[in-house]
Amino acid sequence: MCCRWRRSGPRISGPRQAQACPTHDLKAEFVASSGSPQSFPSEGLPEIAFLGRSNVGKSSLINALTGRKGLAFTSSTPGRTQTINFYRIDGTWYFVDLPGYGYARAPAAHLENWKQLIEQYLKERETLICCCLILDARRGWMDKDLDLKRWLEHHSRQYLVIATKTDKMKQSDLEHGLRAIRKEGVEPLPFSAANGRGVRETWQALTRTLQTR
Ligand SMILES: Nc1nc2c(ncn2[C@@H]2O[C@H](COP(=O)(O)OP(=O)(O)OP(=O)(O)O)[C@@H](O)[C@H]2O)c(=O)[nH]1
Ligand SMILES: [Mg+2]
Repeated sequence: MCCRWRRSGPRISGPRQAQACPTHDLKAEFVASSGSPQSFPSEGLPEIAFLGRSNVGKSSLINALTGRKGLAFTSSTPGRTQTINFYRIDGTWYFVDLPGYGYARAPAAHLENWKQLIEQYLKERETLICCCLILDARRGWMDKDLDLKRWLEHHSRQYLVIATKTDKMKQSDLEHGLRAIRKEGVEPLPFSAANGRGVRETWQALTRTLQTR
């Protein structure tokens, strides 16, 4: 089963809305930076992983969701996140920041290591309950994103698609971009780490995922 959003999307209003966007009193803490499965946390808490091309904005998205600017390390230099980073959220679950793919200038040996590490995590991690596949709203699906999407489906991994950096687009271009993303059968969640668009909706989707496990 997939946690891709249906076209209509959930509609939550009133107090439940505030509940689904808990950044104000959220406890978010860095726990581990792992280069191999031996150093993954062993608590067994459910995990949400953030995946996407290098520099797409995964770490910024984690910071926006938690309301902590410096929690995950961000950089305009691609390939900055090179290990799997675990953040414990409210003592209830983990956000997992994965190294980005598609960074052609990294040494071949590094690329192979990252690929193995990511694949091993996605394939074997029993506590992984949902993947957030992050796209640049301006670029939409690129070949490696589609490869990952198919891989997740083949391995029956739940995922939702987030289209980030929407602040960099005119509304008309954004609508066009979102339509193109929908052609692959998913409802993308528009997001911006710069202005907070989509933070609430992403929390709603993640909260539902945790509740319906
Ligand atoms: N305008 C704008 N810039 C963003 C947004 N999200 C990320 N950025 C910028 O994009 C660059 C990359 O962001 P990161 O969050 O480090 O990207 P990443 O996917 O974690 O990158 P790697 O760890 O290298 O794979 C940084 O300069 C961010 O400030 C966004 O929503 N809007
Ligand atoms: Mg990063």
